[in-house]
Amino acid sequence: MNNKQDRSKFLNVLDNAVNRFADLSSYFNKVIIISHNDADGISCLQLMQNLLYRMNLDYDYFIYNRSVSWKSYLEGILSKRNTDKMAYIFTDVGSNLSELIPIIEKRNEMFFILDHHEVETDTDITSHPDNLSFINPTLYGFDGLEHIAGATLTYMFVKKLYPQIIKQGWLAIIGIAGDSLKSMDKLKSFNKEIYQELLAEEIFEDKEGLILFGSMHNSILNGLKYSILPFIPGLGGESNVKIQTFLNGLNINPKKEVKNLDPYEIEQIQKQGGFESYGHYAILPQKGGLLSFAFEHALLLNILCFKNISAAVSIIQLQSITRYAKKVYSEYITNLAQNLKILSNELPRYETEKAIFIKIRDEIPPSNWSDTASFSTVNELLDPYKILLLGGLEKKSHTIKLSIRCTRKFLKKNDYKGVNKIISNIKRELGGTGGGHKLAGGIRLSTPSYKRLKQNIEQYI
Ligand SMILES: [Mn+2]
Repeated sequence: MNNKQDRSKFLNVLDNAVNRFADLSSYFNKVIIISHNDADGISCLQLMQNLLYRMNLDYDYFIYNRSVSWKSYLEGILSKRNTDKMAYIFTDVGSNLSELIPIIEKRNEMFFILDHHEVETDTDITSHPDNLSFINPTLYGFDGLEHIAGATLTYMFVKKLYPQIIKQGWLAIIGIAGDSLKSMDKLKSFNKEIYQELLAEEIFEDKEGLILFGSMHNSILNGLKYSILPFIPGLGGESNVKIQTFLNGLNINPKKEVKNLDPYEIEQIQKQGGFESYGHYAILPQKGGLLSFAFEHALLLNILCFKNISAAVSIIQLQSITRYAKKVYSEYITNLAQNLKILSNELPRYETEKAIFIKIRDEIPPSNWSDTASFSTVNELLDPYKILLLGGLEKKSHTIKLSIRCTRKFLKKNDYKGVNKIISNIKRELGGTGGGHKLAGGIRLSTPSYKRLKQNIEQYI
């Protein structure tokens, strides 16, 4: 990320790409959208489909989950005809320029990349191939998590060509809620501006109250038990009896819905529960139940993207949740709350000056290691100035699989050298496979390498 913000330069690049797309659109006979497999990516996809439909363009879409290289992924998608009458639009993905530019250079199609992930490149990115329009606000000093979600960027692009997209602006709200992991009063920059613009148009409702993300649609009993943002130590993942006793002591009906708590009850819960979590959240009034809560809707999409991608793509268009999705959601949130409780209470850890190792045996299943690591970091359940390495022996591969996470506080203290940098240092000395971004990543190591890493972790940070 560039440190100095240059809003007009970014908006100028966006305008140029919009104009280029508009000028060429009547010439295209097909457009392919490629989007990311998360809530933000699915929201981008819907926004873009709306535009292409309005423009009478024939389109198709694919979802990219980053498990394979762009080269092998695109081999199955790029058409043999290689004609300039086609365009590819990437949303919420596509900033791996050192992989993508060599591919794009050899093609005749037009490529539009709208992404907010940090750019990975070893080459000079001021000179792109002629058939690429690359729009990425992180090049102009904006933070892809705090300032602009993928869906915010896509919404801005679409709105310039199709102003009535504002009616579908709730899609951008889902993307923002899914990526920012914060209450809506903490939004900044473009995210905040789009949020306010859509609020003024009454596209959604903004409410304030107790924030128990993951369970805003629930009773206060389930809210405290299954909240994952914040996870509340002492109540999260605990027994019903324990939480009921807590609420009875405050004279609050455990069945009262989180959204109906009055200010005095909210104050009491926070004071006696030993946590602070008050803020704004977004409601989508045209949807019912869980889907009417933007954060929970986004979380459901994120979960479904891993379990069943076609269910994710279809549920964003529904007004009420399916039985299947409801079951997947409640299993996920129950396990995560339970795992965060186990992590904060029971697991032995090995700490050095800058790192925390948590070795899991059978306490948490391997498929949940990654999310448990992420949410323990987001909630700062462990020392936020240390990097977390959580994992254990993966039986099928006979390797040690580690999820590595750090906070923004850690980055600030360590010269912005994050997880991806540490992983490449480890790979250089100890081998293994893996990768990641500044805040999150993973690596697989042999057992001897893991032992050496544990002994000398400071030298890799
Ligand atoms: Mn995103």
